[in-house]
Amino acid sequence: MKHSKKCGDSESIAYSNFDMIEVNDSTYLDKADQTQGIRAGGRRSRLAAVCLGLLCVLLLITIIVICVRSVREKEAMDQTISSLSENCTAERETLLSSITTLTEERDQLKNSYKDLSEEKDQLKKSNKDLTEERDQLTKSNKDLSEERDQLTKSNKDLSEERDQLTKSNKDLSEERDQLKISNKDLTEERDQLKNSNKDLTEERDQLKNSNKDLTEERDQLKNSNKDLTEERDQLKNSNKDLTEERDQLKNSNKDLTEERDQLKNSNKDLTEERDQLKNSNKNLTEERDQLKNSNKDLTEERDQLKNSNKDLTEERDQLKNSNKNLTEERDQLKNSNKNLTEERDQLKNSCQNLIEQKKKDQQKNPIHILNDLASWKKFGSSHYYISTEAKTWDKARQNCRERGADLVIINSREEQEFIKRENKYVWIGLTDAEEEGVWKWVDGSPLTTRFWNTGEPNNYAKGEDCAVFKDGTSTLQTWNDLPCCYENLWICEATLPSS
Ligand code: MAN
Ligand code: CA
Repeated sequence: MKHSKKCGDSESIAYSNFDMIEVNDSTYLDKADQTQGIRAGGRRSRLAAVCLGLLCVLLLITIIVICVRSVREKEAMDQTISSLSENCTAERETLLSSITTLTEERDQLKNSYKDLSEEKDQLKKSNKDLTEERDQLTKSNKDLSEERDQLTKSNKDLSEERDQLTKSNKDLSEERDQLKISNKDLTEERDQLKNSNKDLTEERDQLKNSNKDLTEERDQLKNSNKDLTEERDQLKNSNKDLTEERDQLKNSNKDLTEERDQLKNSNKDLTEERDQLKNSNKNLTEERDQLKNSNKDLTEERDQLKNSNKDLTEERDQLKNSNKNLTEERDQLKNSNKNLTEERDQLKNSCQNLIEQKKKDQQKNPIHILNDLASWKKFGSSHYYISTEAKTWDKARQNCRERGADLVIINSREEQEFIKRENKYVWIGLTDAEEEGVWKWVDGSPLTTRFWNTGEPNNYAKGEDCAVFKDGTSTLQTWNDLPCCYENLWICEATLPSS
């Protein structure tokens, strides 16, 4: 059985007469203990009720506090929400206006995008045209370079040909000079044989004329040689300029290639592309103009080189012709030289025969020898004859030999002093006609005792092969070399056979 209890009436609880009190559903206490338990339970119930009441009060207070707080928070929240709402309205308006602005901007950007696209297409087109033009120019540039190389090569060949011609020209000139020298010798010999051979004089005149013609031709050749040298120098310079221009073109070509690569790579941004394309467009236009100009210059230079090539070819042909003419003339001169030499030898032989014949005749005529000896001067073991007329060295010697003597041979200081005392300007028997610089006496003996005047022998003008004894010198050094064709007195020496 269950008993409920009321608050505040624990003292007046009355118990029934039951012996057992049910403590809970299953437990029953004895009635003796029951009184004690009931008293303790009533205290606990009251304590619990008090606690419960306190808890209720606390709960109530808490609920009230919470309600007050929530009311306040709600008010604050309302304020915040209203301010937020205001901010949101302002923000919405701002956003609306920015949307309008952005829409306008988008439209403008769309328009500019369209314009830029069109511009890009145009630039691409012009870029393509310029690239094609540049390729054409590069091709023509390459062709011109090849043409220039061919011209340079033909130029070099022509220069080599010209050098060969110049060399053969030089050889011919040397041959002509040699011929001149032999010509001169022949002229001298012809002078010596002048009286006995009139025909040789005429031939000498002819040789003089041909000599004059050769000199003129040599001068013309010298002039043409000089002109060729100048032209060669000009060609060298133009060649050097062309090489430099080719290098510049190569560099500009390289720059163009690099710019083209940059253009290919710079297609990302339209604006940048436009600027770059504009710049490259400008550069390409300038370069195209430069290439056009250089093309024009190269074409002009090529024409000039062609002209100079043509001129050089003509000059080469002229030189070949003059070379051929000179060769023919040289051969003619050689032939005439050979003929003259043969004639001279024949004349020499006949002359020698005459002299020997006369000598034999004189030796057979003692009266003549005695008369002749009367005008001779004796010194030592020799007799000396000084002429009274002037002759060339050869004729003087011939005269001595006709007298059974020869031109004087001076082989001692005493003999030199003896002749100096005569104080005459006379030929002596000393010559280097056989070999220049090797002086020999007429008997073939070499020169040992010398009495050359100061600075002699000097072979003046390369034509002095005979020795003369000068008069009026203050020292004993009296000899000088002179051209043998000069006419002087002479002195013969005869050594009579010892008896
Ligand atoms: C000067 C000098 C000589 C030369 C004669 C020629 O006297 O030079 O050596 O032989 O001229 O006339
Ligand atoms: Ca001299």
